[in-house]
Amino acid sequence: MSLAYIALGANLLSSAGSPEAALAAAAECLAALGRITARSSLYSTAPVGFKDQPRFANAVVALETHLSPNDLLDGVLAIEHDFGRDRAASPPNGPRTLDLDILFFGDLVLNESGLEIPPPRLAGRAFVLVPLHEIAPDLRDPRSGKTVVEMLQSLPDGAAPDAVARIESGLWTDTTVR
Ligand code: PH2
Ligand code: MG
Ligand code: MG
Repeated sequence: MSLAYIALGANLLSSAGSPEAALAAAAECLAALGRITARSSLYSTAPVGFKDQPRFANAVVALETHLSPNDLLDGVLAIEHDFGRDRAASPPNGPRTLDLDILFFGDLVLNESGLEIPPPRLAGRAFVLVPLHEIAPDLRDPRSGKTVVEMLQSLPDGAAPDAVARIESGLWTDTTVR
C-alpha cells in the first residue's frame, strides 16, 4: 500500500460543469483508484506560466492505493480524458478541463520521460504548495529533503494577495473522504 498525493486543477468548463464541479467529480473518480484519506480546501488561483487564461480551481488530495506508480498514472490520465482533456488543443501550461498531477508516491523518486515524481517544478508552485500544506505540512520532497513548510517559506515574496485564494464550494465540501 502506498500513499500518493495528487494535485487537481481546472480552468475550463467540462461535462461536469464549472472547474470547481470538475474537481469535485474528479475526486470521486480518484476514490475508485484507492482511498482518499485527506483533502485540502478548494482554491481559486492566478494562472502560472501562461497568463492569458482564466483563473484555476486547485486542490490536493491524499490517496492510499495498491496501484503501481505507472498504473496510477494510467488511471489519472483516463480520468483527465473522461473530463474532455485535449492536450493537442492547448499550449503547455495552457487552459484545461482537468489536470491531475501525481506529486508524491511514498518517498519514490521517478525520472521517466512521461512520469516525473515529484514534478520538477513542485517547489516553485504556490497553487500546489498552499493546498498541500493544509493536509501534509511535514511531508518531505524525497529529492531535496525539504518539507512542504520549508518549500512554502522559500517561495519568493510579492505574489498578488489573491494569487492563491481559498474558496467555499458545497460541491467540494461534500466530496467524500472515506
Ligand atoms: N497548472 C499548470 C500551469 N499553470 N496555474 C495555476 N494557477 N494552476 C494550475 O493548476 C496550473 C497553472 C500546468 O499544469
Ligand atoms: Mg499540472
Ligand atoms: Mg498534468
